[in-house]
Amino acid sequence: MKKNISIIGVPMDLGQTRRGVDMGPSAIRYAGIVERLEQINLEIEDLGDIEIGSRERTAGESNLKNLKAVAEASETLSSRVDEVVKQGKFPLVLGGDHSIAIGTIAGLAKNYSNMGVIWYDAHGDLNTGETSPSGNIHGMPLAVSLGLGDPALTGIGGTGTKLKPENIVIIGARSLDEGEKVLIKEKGIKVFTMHEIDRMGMTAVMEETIAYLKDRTDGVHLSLDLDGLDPHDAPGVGTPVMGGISYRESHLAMEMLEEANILTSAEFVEVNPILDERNKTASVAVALMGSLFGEKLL
Ligand code: 6HN
Ligand code: MN
Ligand code: MN
Ligand code: MN
Repeated sequence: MKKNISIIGVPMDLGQTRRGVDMGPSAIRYAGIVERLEQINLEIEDLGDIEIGSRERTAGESNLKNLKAVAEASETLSSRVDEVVKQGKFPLVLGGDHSIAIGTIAGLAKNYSNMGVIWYDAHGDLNTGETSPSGNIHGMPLAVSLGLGDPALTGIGGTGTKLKPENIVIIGARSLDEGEKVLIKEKGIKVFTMHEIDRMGMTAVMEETIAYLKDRTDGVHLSLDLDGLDPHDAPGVGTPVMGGISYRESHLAMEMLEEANILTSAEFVEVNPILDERNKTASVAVALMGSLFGEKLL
């Protein structure tokens, strides 16, 4: 794993309707992310937060909520991520709702032509304006990265698709909308739902994921939505779904990624301290990042 890390905070809450997730980056800093990573001898710099526009009070022309402000912030984030990669550093993006992945992936795509993505999430985030039940952009970033959806989003960081469907692995899915299921089958996206995690165990899931992505990609991004974890372990999220990945399974997944040394960037999203219990979810995120960057128990 690259040892020079740049933290980018993205206090975004416009991709969904529950307030508080804009405080995610602060909550993660408060839970001690910088100190934690410094203890494992990493070079770490905190670039602070990028600026986010305001919530739109009236609906725009499309059914996508806050489209303009989300698109603007995504463009800024895309440039910031691109700069960090070009400096030879590892971008660690802190959310904010999951719509920020649009900008992160667009910025990464300027540097990787065959990028892999691990989407650790209860959801597929594969909706478009047509399939979305909510109009919330945080349910759309993976589709956008595949070039599907509103041109104001797919055009961020330049036109062209940012990701190939065969380079994606979704882990932890248990709440997929009908349109997302169709898309997954149509595009042949690899998914380990909770069923496979229960059946195979997290060790085998991660072995398969790593083997699958290792040879076919030129970089791997981890997009970790805290709602991938069970709400008992990560209660501070806006769209909790019962029956999720445990804290220990998640640690194991992070440890295996660290050992495999395949990651080139990561983001941790959907931490909402207003919905949390004493900053537990931000602390879980920090503990997982510790494992991801090489913290050892002994
Ligand atoms: N997330 N599939 C639902 C929707 O509104 O599109 C939920 C999306 C949740 C998104 O948690 O990042
Ligand atoms: Mn998500
Ligand atoms: Mn989710
Ligand atoms: Mn539970």
